Amino acid sequence: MRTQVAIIGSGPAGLLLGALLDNAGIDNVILDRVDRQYILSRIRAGVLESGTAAMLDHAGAGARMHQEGLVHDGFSLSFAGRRHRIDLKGLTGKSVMVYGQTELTRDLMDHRERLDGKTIYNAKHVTPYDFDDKPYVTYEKDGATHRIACDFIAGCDGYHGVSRASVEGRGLEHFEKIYPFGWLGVLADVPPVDHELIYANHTRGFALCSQRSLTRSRYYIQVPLEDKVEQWSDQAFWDELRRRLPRDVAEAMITGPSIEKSIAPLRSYVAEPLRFGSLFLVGDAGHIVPPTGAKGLNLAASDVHYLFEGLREFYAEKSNACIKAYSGRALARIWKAERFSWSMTSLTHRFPANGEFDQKVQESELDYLSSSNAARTAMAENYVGLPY
Ligand code: FAS
Ligand code: PHB
Repeated sequence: MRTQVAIIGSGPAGLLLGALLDNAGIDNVILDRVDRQYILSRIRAGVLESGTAAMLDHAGAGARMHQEGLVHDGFSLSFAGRRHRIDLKGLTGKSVMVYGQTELTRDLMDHRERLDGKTIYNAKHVTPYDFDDKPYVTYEKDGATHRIACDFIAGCDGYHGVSRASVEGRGLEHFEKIYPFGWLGVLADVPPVDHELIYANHTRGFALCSQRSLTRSRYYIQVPLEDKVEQWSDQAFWDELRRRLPRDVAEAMITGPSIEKSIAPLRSYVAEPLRFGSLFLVGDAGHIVPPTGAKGLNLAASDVHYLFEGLREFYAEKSNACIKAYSGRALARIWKAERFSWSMTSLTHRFPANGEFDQKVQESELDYLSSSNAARTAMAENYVGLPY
């Protein structure tokens, strides 16, 4: 088989890129090592920047997001028993869209199926080759090894994928920070406790009240790295979550059985560069952020924006200027989001190694935010998403 762009990974990055390439008449094949059902079973992001929502519209898969998504004009920070609202709309003129990654992924998969886009699920041992000369990928399925020749390979296969591993030792640099805690997340079919998100800094640890719809909520609490999800009953989770929230919020909270419960570790990670010949690292394959800034999925979208610009220009204008610029342009935005995600995590979490001084600095920053329009504007423009 031959295609123009081989895409490894059928997550948000791969699907978004595939849809934009289809719209531009650029042939592409998506390969994933698991199937549609498995991909949709993973509960992940919840907040879309306006740029990401626009990308979904450009891809032709944004209709359900506009019908079912929730437009949020702000969020709250809760600390020292106080709540402070960050007025995103008032400070930046922009909102965010609360619409689960699962639904965005489903919309893109359905869109691809409607257009008869080619996706090969359960493709085992996908391997990229010869991305400096005549690129191709191989994979195993139904007992046979298959080969796809291509012009470009988009590594959209996430943090644990094969693409970044394939370029180890070719000048790839790693920049990483591991956080000394994780997030225990619960999804439940209960109405959200508030009409907007609440990020809570409490002496017992961080908590986040998020949502998926008016009847489905997503909550998180910071837990020690060594915790196992089996240790946490639903009741224990709800009790601890309530302890970390302002009294009025805790008392208003409606709880119920978890339909998903998991612990995710937190890390900041960037690989540099993101291009090796005709192979590109896109989305989580090239970077990871702690979810505190709601940037992971949104960075995947901006990477796709930059890469698609390059591929479109290559085929339509026979120029490789934007392809050459991909890594530098994507990394410039990635690092700003890494900084913001790190700062939101540092501001809202309890660090075991922190002393009294660190604690006082954290509280003074929260106090500064509550009293400075400039500080709130800086936070708001990063949260809604910096320009592409
Ligand atoms: P993905 O990891 O989504 O997709 C990669 C795809 O590649 C997968 O379908 C995988 O099956 C496939 N693949 C992997 N290796 C392969 C191989 N060798 N061959 C073929 N296919 C292969 N972001 C937020 O903004 N907010 C959040 O709250 C949030 N929570 C998260 C919780 C968890 C547990 C995780 C892991 C991530 C979370 N993220 C969050 C980040 C997440 O949303 C990512 O940013 C987003 O999934 C990135 O999308 P992709 O780059 O497409 O990678
Ligand atoms: C979520 O709804 O899963 C979510 C929202 C905002 C974040 C992280 C996760 O910062």
